[in-house]
Amino acid sequence: MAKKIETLVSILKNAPGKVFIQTHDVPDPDAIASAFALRQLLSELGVDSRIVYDREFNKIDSRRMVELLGIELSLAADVASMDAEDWIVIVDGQQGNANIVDLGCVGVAVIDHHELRKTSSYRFADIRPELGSCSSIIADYYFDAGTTPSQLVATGLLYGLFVDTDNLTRGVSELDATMFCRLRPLADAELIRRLRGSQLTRADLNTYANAFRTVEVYDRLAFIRLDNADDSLVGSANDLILSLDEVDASVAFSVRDDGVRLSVRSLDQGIRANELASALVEGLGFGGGHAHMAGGFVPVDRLPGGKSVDTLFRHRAISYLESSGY
Ligand SMILES: [Mn+2]
Repeated sequence: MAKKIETLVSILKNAPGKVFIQTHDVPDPDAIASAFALRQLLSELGVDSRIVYDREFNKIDSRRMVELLGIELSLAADVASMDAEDWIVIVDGQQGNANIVDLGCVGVAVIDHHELRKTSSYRFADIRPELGSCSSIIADYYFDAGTTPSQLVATGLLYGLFVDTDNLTRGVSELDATMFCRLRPLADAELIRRLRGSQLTRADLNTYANAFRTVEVYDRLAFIRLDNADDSLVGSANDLILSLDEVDASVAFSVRDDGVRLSVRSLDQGIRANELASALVEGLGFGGGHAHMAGGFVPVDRLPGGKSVDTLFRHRAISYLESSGY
């Protein structure tokens, strides 16, 4: 059986135009590392590509990662030469997700660790929802191909793996653990420490300080509201709320001009974060993810009038838990 990366390379060699690697819209360290490592590996195997994403990301560790590892990635809007016949490889997400914009090219391949969406057809799909990070899949491609990732690539993948698995404590599979062991001696430990030391800025702290005053806990379910926080900041604020002793599941939402971004976390077997996220956005927007972590988005024009966002999501979350017999 051909190795997965060989299959992907043989498909991409027939691309009629350019090849782009697309991350989700506000790329996090796992998406950035996966795209960076895949681009390097494809280039070693004779396929040129560029990394694109749709929206500016603000979370400081993602920005530092791009800077310190020398990662080239472009806002799709800045890439003048994207054409309809160009091919796209999506990493750490799938077409039809709330956080993957349609760039108008051909979505030819997908590499992801989220649950399969049946809506799209790809020539190449490697979707492994049982994995804690997409970085583990790309690391697996390197070792499977008998190629050693460079120190920068290994460092990026290891950091992506850390972030998505909350330092190897969330959704860790056998392959994640194996990839951790194989990447660790190749990575730059000092760089990882520097990235760990760049989690927040003082401006983020200010956003958090305001948001923490809004925290409410019902039973063991917490809610936090942020104002104008980007996707990754909403997720990391939610991780902090989940770390509270009194909390087993949490919903964070950020109210922005374009709509409301939601993040859902659960430590409780009885509450699946992806189902709770779907219930929160049902009929209004998009949501999904894993049992432990999920997200969603409701565009501003779909928000029902006459009801505050705070009331809307509290009401929906509590009704969902009641109806699921929790
Ligand atoms: Mn990921």
